[in-house]
Amino acid sequence: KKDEFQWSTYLEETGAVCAPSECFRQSEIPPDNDFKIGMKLEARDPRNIASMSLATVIGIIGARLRLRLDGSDNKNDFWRLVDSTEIQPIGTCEKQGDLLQPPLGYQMNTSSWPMFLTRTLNGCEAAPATFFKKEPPVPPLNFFKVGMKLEAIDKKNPFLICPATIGGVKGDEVYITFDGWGGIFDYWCKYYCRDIFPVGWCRLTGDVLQPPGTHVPITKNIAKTQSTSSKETRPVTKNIAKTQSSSSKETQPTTKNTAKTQSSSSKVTQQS
Ligand code: MLZ
Repeated sequence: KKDEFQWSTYLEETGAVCAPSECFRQSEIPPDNDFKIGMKLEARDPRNIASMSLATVIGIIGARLRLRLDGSDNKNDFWRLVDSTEIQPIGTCEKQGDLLQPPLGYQMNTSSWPMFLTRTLNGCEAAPATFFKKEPPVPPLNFFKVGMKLEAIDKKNPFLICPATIGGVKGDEVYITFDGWGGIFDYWCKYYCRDIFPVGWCRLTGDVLQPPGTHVPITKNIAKTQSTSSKETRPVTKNIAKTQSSSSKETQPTTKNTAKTQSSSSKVTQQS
């Protein structure tokens, strides 16, 4: 247990504050995940967002579902919260007078889709309507402030939720920076984006929170070879915490932590 990433210890070390729950478009009490593997539902096709397609629950993680579009391949799985507006019970499209569309990358001839659909739906286990939760409302304002900590989905590895810091605020957007990854995974998003969560979300939902990375940004690595100043060799997350902490001892990750982070991130890569 003591090797696991702990927000409490980390927040103490960095002297950082958490973004309060009012900032997020997430339920303060995370929704129950009642879905079971194998259940079917309708989902917006992530690669063709105008169309709804048929999906199967391939995995359950925290308040999220790992989904695969029927008739598609196994390389384009995606993750959705149980209170996402991008999923709905089977029959919703039909009720609205719409048709379920073949997924982008449908592996058979398009003309076979209606029959494929009929056969796939026949005797399938449709996820009950009560499993789909209502999406929380948009917070009235962008309450985020630079330096606040949160948990965020890594858009390049969307199964991962990672410790992050608000690196910028501009209008209704926030800059999500991933602690210890030197900026390579960072992105701007709306403050009401469904991919960002308050600190403690993973613990509450049972999702897996990744440990922070131990990478130093490239510019800082370059600086290291040209300068002996220890300030320039600090990882980016610690720089953010700099204003709150003066101890240089606190700002250097231990070798043990480095090994731990690398082994756990490579494990995740193998699983994907
Ligand atoms: N296995 C990958 C995952 C990195 C995830 C970073 N998330 C902010 C790697 O080590 O590059």
